[in-house]
Amino acid sequence: MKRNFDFEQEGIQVKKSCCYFCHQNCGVLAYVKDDKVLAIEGDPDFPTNTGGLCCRGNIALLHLDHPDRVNYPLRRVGKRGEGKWETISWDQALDEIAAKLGQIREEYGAEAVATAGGTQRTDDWARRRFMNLFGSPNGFHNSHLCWIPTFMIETAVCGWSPFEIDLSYSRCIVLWGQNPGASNMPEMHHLSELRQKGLKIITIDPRFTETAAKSDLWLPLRPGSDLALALAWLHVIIYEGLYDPVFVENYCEGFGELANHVEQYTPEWAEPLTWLSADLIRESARMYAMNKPGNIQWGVAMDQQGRASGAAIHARTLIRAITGNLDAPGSDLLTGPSLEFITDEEMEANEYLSEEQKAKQIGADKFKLLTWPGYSKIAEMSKKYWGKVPTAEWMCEAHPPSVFRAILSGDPYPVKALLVSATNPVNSYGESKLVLDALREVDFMVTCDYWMTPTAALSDYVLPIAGALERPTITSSYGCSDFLLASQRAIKPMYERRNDYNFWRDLGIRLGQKDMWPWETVEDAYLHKIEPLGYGSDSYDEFVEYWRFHFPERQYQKYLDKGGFGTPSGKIELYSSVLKDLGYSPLPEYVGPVENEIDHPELAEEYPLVLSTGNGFMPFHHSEHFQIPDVRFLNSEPYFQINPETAEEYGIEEGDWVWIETQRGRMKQKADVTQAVAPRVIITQRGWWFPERKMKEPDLAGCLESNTNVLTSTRDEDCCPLSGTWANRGLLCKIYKVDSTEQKEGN
Ligand SMILES: Nc1nc2c(c(=O)[nH]1)N[C@H]1C(S)=C(S)[C@@H](COP(=O)(O)OP(=O)(O)OC[C@H]3O[C@@H](n4cnc5c(=O)[nH]c(N)nc54)[C@H](O)[C@@H]3O)O[C@H]1N2
Ligand SMILES: Nc1nc2c(c(=O)[nH]1)N[C@H]1C(S)=C(S)[C@@H](COP(=O)(O)OP(=O)(O)OC[C@H]3O[C@@H](n4cnc5c(=O)[nH]c(N)nc54)[C@H](O)[C@@H]3O)O[C@H]1N2
Ligand code: SF4
Ligand SMILES: [Mo]
Repeated sequence: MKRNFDFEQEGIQVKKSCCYFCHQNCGVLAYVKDDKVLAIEGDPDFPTNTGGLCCRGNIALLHLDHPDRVNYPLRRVGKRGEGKWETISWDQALDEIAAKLGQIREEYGAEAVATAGGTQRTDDWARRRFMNLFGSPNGFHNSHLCWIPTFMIETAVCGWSPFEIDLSYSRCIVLWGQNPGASNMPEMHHLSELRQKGLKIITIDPRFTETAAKSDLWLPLRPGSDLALALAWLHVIIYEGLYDPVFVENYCEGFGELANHVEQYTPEWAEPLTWLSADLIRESARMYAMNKPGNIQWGVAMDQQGRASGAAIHARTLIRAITGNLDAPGSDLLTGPSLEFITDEEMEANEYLSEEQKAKQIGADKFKLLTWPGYSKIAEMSKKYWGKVPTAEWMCEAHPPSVFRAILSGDPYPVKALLVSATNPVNSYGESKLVLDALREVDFMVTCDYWMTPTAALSDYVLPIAGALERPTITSSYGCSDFLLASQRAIKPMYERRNDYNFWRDLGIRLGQKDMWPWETVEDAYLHKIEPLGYGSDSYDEFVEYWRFHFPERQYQKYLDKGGFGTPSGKIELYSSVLKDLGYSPLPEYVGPVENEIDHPELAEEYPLVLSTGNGFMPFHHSEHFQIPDVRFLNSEPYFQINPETAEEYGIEEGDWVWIETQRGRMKQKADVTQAVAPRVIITQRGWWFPERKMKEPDLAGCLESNTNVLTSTRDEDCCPLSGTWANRGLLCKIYKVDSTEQKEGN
């Protein structure tokens, strides 16, 4: 880009920063003078966004110094949730927090301290390091809802998760429960361009979305019925001979068992379960299998279907495998962990957590794949084949709903403290009322956030956190990709904000971990991570200045050189020995959606509509950005989608406030009456709370009022037996209009 302006002469530095308002992690150029950001724009040289920023990225300066930001460490003075705080120093806050955690460890054991995280936004390896050295196995995120079940099941079957998709030669892409048109704009942009060149797009989504509009085929399936569809695709691909016989013969194990298993799952069988015609099921399976090479892009919908999630993900993995769409040019690639830089896992100090403490991880007895039993097995396998292992943070976690229940019941043992960083569990975890009760009940809680969220409001301490412009960032797909993207700090943290890294480090040092935190700043830690790359930079900043990212050269079909895949048999295990050893079915068995009209006719009489509680929508990111009028005006109130036929049946008109109720409770949103969803389907928006209202008990800025997670289910029997994933999509609900008096009281 050519400019007729001499920045240097004007004393303006151009810093290579990023946006981290979602994990597209777009590159940003920040124009900085006297440690103040004057302006930002998308970095044209950054590989993902190539200069673009979405409406969230563009308001970074409003976020940076918004009057509602938490800027100083706060200690609660009133009753919990009363909204009374005093400002104290970081040293005092950390001393007091460390003393309290030490006392809890002494009295109840280290496992009585848990940590909660959200989606990848900060240096979570540092939190894991802290927890391992402290001795607690009870760190968790809502990773159970977001990619991690996919990663673990795919790794069990294929030896790694094929999450890197190679679109260079691809002829067909399946967007299965993914809507990049609202959730990943840089990708959607890319896909639209490729479609002009002939790429076929199949979208599987109960809603007609921004993405469906750009697709060759749209499959509006019943929410939660993805497993039935995936099994029927397997049937079509196998029984119409559309699989890749050479790949299957040479590189897969268990094809005979799989073929026998899916014989029963015909498109006709799937028709009433999925609400899709057998013809459309056949046509779509053929389109994917016959347009090779092809991709199945990860979408979060399958990770949120409770007990049916694991089998659905498993079946999707097998579709890719039998069509040979693995690790070949234009298909989904098995890149493995980076052998070139220090991975997040190597920063986590997992070896310091004793076997005795690992065995205490809450949920590990029930949901074995995302906890120590499954993770250890996968890590051992991965180490043998790749030489390194996946990140434990995310892949190996306590089961969140079980931890919230343990706080309330003391079963299996008391959980007394919760350290919350980069999440707002009241709005993003399942069964919000249960979560809220647990947060009200827990003895001691600390929250690190930018804002006074409903969760922060219930804390004993709230600590001010530095955002993307005030800190350096490295991202590498939850620490599991073979590439990394790096950004530098544009300015020093404003006010008394600090990085999450410094919170964990400084707390650790106070709890006897001094020798284990040699890197004083995040930049020091990052320099350590990138040093083996051999770019020869003296500082992290210099690396970003000159290099900015590291992408290794792609190597296709590594299994040819490596003598197979990273599974116990060295083959893609269509019949999975890893899942079998953990006590699960080696093949994906059909189970209906958590709540459905066929298995639960009585329930369906009371709750006759089919509910899905999630989808990303602009301009918000989960429960964030509702404070900022410059984006809020784009979508100022919560809306759910309902078909005109169903709306008419219930006397509901566009814009009416409506209660949506499940067995767990009710919440209200406004009606968007639209043909985008089928009759009987209700799709709600997620994340909603109202920062403009008082942040005080009992309302806490309306944190339950329009919060779709009031409706979701986290009962053990509704969770996926492999991963513990709870149920957000594929539930039953009823609806009724909010009467006008209620509406006045509510607002
Ligand atoms: N019903 C339903 N529930 C869902 C979903 C759904 O589709 N339906 N989606 C699920 C998915 S995919 C995900 S990923 C989760 C997301 O769940 P969360 O990650 O909990 O989502 P947010 O509500 O965005 O909360 C993030 C919080 O972290 C703060 N924050 C942002 N960056 C930082 C940082 O660097 N440091 C610190 N300390 N704080 C930071 C923000 O201000 C915000 O308060 O929600 C899940 N919940
Ligand atoms: N604007 C915006 N962008 C985001 C986020 C955000 O909150 N807002 N969050 C970020 C995060 S953490 C993530 S994980 C990604 C996720 O991004 P995506 O993978 O695109 O996931 P979602 O948008 O949650 O849901 C995708 C689609 O699933 C559909 N769906 C609902 N129920 C079902 C079902 O039962 N089956 C199928 N097949 N589809 C169903 C929804 O209608 C929706 O269009 O987005 C990221 N980007
Ligand atoms: S919020 Fe927008 S600009 Fe920021 S990283 Fe995500 S897509 Fe990029
Ligand atoms: Mo997510």
